[in-house]
Amino acid sequence: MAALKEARVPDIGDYSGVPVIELLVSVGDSIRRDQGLITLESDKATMEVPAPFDGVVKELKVKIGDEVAEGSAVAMIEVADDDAKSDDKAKAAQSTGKDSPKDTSDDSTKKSEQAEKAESPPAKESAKPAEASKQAPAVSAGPPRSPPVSFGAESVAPASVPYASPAVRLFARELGVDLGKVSGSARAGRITKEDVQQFVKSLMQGAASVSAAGGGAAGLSLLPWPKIDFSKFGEIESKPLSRIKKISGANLARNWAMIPHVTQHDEADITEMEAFRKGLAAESKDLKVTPLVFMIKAAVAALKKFPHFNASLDETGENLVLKKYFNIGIAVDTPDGLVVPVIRDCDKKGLLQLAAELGEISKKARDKKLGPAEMSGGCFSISSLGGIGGTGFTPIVNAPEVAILGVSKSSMKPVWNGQAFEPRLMLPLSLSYDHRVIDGADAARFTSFFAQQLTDLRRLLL
Ligand code: CAO
Repeated sequence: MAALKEARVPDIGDYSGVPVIELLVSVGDSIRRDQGLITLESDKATMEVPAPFDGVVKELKVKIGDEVAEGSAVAMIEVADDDAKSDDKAKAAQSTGKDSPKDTSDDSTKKSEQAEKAESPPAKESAKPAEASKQAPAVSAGPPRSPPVSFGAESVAPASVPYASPAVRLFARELGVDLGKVSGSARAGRITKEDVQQFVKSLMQGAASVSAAGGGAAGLSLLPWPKIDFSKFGEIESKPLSRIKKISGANLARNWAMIPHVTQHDEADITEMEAFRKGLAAESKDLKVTPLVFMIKAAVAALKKFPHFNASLDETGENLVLKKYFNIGIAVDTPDGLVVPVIRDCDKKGLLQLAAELGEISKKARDKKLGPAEMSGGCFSISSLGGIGGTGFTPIVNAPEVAILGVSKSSMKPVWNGQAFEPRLMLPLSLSYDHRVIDGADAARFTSFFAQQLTDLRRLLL
């Protein structure tokens, strides 16, 4: 016997009125649990709503442009009766975004497996049902988490995805306008048709009206991008940039153009820290303890000592918003591009907990499972290329933060101790900062203080 069941929007955090931008299935499609049904687009990211059970789509309850919230009906799905019964718990977990509320079993393992199932990412639109279930990656260890909606890493970015209706998107596309550069004037920063028109008008007047934490128009008047037929010079292949590269590229370009960047370079002697870390790493076999967790702790100490580094300019550019919490963004390299998940309340966590969370968010980033909440609320970012190489680089400030620390590969160097050269393990640091907020002398003090924390770990206890 088949039964008709409703698929609803699960817990999507504090979002409501989220527009549907894509329908991923049609009436009559056979679908598998976790396959994406529709795509929503919040001001932070796009997200797919996964099917809570296997079945056949009988009715779609939404269309492109509809706005939905947690609990909104998405589709009616015909499921085989057996499946319907066994899927009840998973559906409950998915539709509330919490642990299955009516789970009669006391077995917590079962509960977490169930919640994990509800968290499995949806298959790609093009994937066949059988492939879809194969593609679901293993869920990382740890407690079940909300929300259960999966987010494609290719669809998320350090800052925001432009928030506009499909009609406005179409309008912008027709005019060749990059919505990432347009400021939205409607509620919650939504971009209207008039905003696009105004943007084009100001461009035509030679002053792009790009909003900035400096409060004013950028007035950038740049040469057009060179248009070259490269095929004249040899064989070529053209590939579209991934969605994440397009989104993060727009943000990076804005931040680079709008923020007066300076990069302060320094070195930290981490000889003792590394000896301690290696011991700790050997003791914690299941946990990868890398130098980065020590840097997170040192960053917290430095942010406490220099509060204007833990700050953002407000949208007028006239006030500095000082933050009393310590959330650190970590740049993670994924096959589709760079994402910056945030580890919250780092001041309240020890090295091992930070190591566990770092491992978890890095995996989620690479598995395309980060939610927008996990990428917001950052105070200061660390971009570590230390595992790869290099002696220094210029990271771009992740607006509206005011500073970012770039870390390169440590190396053994001869250091003069006053009497002789000593081999010391030196870690290169590159702090880029917003010069509107931070002066060079403060940046030098911040970086030097940061380095001291790593050199003498006892300071982190102070
Ligand atoms: N110097 C020397 N070795 C280092 C190091 C450093 N500064 N930092 C890390 N390492 C070592 C680690 O100890 C580890 O060695 P073992 O495997 O022997 O333990 C190895 O390098 C690999 O580390 P990792 O990169 O896997 O882990 P991490 O915690 O250092 O970094 C993460 C995690 C997610 C930040 C990293 O994997 C990543 O994605 N980095 C790229 C970030 C990026 O692209 N930034 C550029 C953005 S442009 O602004």
